[in-house]
Amino acid sequence: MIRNIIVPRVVGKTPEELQPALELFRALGAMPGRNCEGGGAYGFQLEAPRGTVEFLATSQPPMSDLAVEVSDADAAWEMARKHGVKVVREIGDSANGDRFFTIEVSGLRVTVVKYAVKDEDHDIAGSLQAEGRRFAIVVARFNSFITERLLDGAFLALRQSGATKDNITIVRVPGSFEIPAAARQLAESGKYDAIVCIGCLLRGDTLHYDVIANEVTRGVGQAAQETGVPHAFGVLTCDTLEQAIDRAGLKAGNKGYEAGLAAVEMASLRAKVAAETGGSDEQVRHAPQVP
Ligand code: DLZ
Repeated sequence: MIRNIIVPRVVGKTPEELQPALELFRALGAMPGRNCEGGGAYGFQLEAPRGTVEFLATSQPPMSDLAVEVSDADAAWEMARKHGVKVVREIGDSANGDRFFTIEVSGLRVTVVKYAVKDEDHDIAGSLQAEGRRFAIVVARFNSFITERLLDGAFLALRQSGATKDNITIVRVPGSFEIPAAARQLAESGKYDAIVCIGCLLRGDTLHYDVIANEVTRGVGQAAQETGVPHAFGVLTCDTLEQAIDRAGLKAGNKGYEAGLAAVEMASLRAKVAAETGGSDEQVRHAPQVP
């Protein structure tokens, strides 16, 4: 049965020639996947939350080699321009309201589109824009072999979304059990737009595993609800070390990266909901202290 559909595209003869395309796609939020090498060819896979294969019946040649659906075409346009790519078609709206542009990068013609979906017109959704926002990452030292990889993933997600290094504070705690207390203190400071929690609990090695896992989950959830500051949950609860390794950057992606993106989206959503419901930016930036 199909697990994944991979569409190879030749975009250069050397790895260096691929760099512009790789950098742009990473900036747009694609996640690095497997790298492979063989027979004089180098492959760098990029993963996205969804992939769609579209079979076309038409006598026209396709508009581009690749179409990328994004949540915000204007933000993607700004990002593409910052990367100095060749513009084939400037951003604009199609007859049916799709917002799109076409560029050429590493010889690859790419159309970036935000589909007009009627039902979504009134949705409020966060975006993956972290410019000007401040984040704290609380990371447990226990099982640091895993948590350091998750931390790298979370940090990458925040940076790729536009957060500056100065706006990312990393706080280390001994183990996952200590995460909720530190996360809550950071949230209550009012200095952060979102907190990313990183830890790794292994059933095989941990006495009272279920009790600790429940306590950490409950504590982080409670800190989020009682302070109003989004907390992203990047605490792995695994039966084995192999499972944890898979979730920290190999087969099953990097859960720290996913938590980083969730933090960015929730910080943005919180600001949007506040704006929609009449809350001021000041209230968003400086969460009220919880007594
Ligand atoms: C003590 C302990 C054990 C046995 N296992 C883990 C684990 O798998 N993952 C983790 O993050 N922390 C573990 N800890 C440490 C506790 O979380 C906590 O730091 C100590 O009990 C001190 O309060």
